[in-house]
Amino acid sequence: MKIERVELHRIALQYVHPFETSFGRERQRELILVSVSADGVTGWGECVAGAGPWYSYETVETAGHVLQSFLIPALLGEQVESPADAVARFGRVRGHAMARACLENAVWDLLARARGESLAAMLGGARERVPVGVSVGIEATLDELLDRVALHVEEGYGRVKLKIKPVWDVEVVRAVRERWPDLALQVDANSAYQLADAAVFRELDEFDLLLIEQPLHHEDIVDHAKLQAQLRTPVCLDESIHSPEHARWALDIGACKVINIKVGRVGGLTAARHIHDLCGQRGVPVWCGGMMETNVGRAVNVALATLPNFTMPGDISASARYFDEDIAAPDFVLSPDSTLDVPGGAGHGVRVELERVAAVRSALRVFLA
Ligand code: OSB
Ligand code: MG
Repeated sequence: MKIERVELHRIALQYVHPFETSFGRERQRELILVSVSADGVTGWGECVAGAGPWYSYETVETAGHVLQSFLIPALLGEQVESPADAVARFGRVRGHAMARACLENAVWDLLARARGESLAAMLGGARERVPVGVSVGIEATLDELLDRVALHVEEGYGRVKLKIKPVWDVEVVRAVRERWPDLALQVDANSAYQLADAAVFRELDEFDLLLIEQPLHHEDIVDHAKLQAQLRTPVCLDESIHSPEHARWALDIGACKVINIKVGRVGGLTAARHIHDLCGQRGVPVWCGGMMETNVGRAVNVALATLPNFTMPGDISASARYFDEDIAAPDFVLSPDSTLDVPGGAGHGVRVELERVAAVRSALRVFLA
């Protein structure tokens, strides 16, 4: 297929509830949606870069720049028959994984739709539903946090992740663990600690957590290996893993026992599947992370999580946990067994509603071959 048209839609959606992590509190999701068209078929991708360079150095603006100046020109007018053709075209771009990922993912969706195949099937996944959990942000008080967790447990989430930071850690986890002794529980520090804080993690080691996510520096693997050696609880890396190479280096030195795979952070579905395969060969479980996506990004995450080594619940919550009204339909709904159904049909399985996109859009750029 010859890529004839690419569009960038800059949009913003209000969260149903503000989301606070160790790097700050946000009330809305600003993001770029990208569409790629060929032969009368259109595929969609979502860029997970945020408004500011907090989780990653990438932002909505840097992603827009790299897409417009380098990635879209490399793809427009080109013949693309497989995702590998798109990946090869982006090979010269270093970093900017989120910008690369959204365009590659749009190409996967385009090709899957053109073939009349689901994205999950095209990736090689077999599951019809995927186990999921919910990521609970930092709240102003412990009572408010306990209310949020109670709400999600009542909704049917069987696995909860708590965001932690210094002073919002051991006491918070103890309180949640006391009230829900059997809940599958994990924590995410988003790099808020140093190796000198290891005593905090030795205390957390007593609460039967599934894992401790990214406790130390956002580029580190060496200190994480030293910390993992002191803990029973598996360390899970998120921010530190940007490619299959980073995953291999981390596993080679024992920096973690689990990896959180985020399609945007690793630069697209091809790299995400490589990391999945590598971890599978080494007996290391993976799970699918989330970036507070719309239904477009969520559909990609659900498809990825159908691969066999995604054995832990993903941060892929129901649509209602994020926005009142999404830009794509149908919504993902939580089943009583804490799973989401994998959509049938061609492509990633959701339909972008153009009127809704236009209503929340601040800019549109169209590129023609
Ligand atoms: O560290 O996993 C993270 C959201 C934005 C940035 C980083 C992270 C998160 C989450 C949200 O934890 C998970 C979700 O999308 O539900
Ligand atoms: Mg994380």
